[in-house]
Amino acid sequence: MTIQPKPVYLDEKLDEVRQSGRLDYRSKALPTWCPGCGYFAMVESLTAVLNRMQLPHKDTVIVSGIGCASRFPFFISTYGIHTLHGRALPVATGIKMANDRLHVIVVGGDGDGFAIGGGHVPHAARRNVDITYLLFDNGVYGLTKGQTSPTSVLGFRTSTSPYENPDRPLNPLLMVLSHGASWVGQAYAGKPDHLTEMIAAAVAHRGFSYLNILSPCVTFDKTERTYSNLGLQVADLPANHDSTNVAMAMAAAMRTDHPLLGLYYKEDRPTLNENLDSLAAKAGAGTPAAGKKPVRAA
Ligand SMILES: Cc1ncc(C[n+]2csc(CCOP(=O)(O)OP(=O)(O)O)c2C)c(N)n1
Ligand code: SF4
Repeated sequence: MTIQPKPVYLDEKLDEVRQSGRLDYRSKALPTWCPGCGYFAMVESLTAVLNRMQLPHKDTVIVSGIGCASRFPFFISTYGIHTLHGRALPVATGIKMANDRLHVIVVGGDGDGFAIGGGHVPHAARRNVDITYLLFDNGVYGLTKGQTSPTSVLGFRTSTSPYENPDRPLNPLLMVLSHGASWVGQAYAGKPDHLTEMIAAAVAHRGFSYLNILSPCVTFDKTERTYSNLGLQVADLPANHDSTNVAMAMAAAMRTDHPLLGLYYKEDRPTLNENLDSLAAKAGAGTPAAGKKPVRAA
């Protein structure tokens, strides 16, 4: 029996994507990631969100450090800065302090964010810098060919840990919650519709929003954070989860055997810029940033 290949309606698919408007937010550069890398879903979701919220290109900045994830600014047609390894958060904080109108979105990997850059996370969180941090958590150093990262699981064998990783992983959600992040959520690259909704909510939040995105590195992790493992492990946060209760959010963050997806925690409190404006007013300098607040479209 001859098996007929299934038709691929590529032109129709392309038309659908063109009509969606999100290509307006894609640059001409094409991603060079390995086929199947979770980061492809992130580009699609982020451009869909930028298009949905109609964030002006000139008022949007994507900031990255170094790693496979940090190539993002090249693929998005807003402003963007590819900074130094681990230094995206301080650069983003400076950008936001200089111009509160800007929508600042930081992207990066778990090594960039929690190894070399780990000292910056607590301060962005506790000061409530009004930026969104999309952390692509693949549990490995992808760009440098597969060393363990701070979120690698115990026992993970890589090219540089052939006798198994002896280090206990840190828990990014618990860390940002304990340092006072005002919006904390988790998504999975294998569930792109949910990922898009979570990115939209994170970007719409006024204050430091942290989205942990579980994302397979298909080249350097064939055993742990794979699509087949994650697909079986992830679950939604329970319906009775109270996202105003930080203790409940921390308890949910401890469920590392079955990572829970959704909004863990949200609170409204003054941002770094608002606090600085208040200080300036107290010191008699007026409110320098008044009238410069960004308009949230979602
Ligand atoms: C100061 C400095 N130290 C080390 C490196 C080497 N380096 C580049 S990317 C990287 C880790 C990348 O892993 P991760 O942040 O998890 O991103 P991924 O590649 O997995 O997206 C390292 C150690 C560097 N570029 N600069
Ligand atoms: S090495 Fe891993 S993280 Fe980097 S592009 Fe390839 S699959 Fe993605």
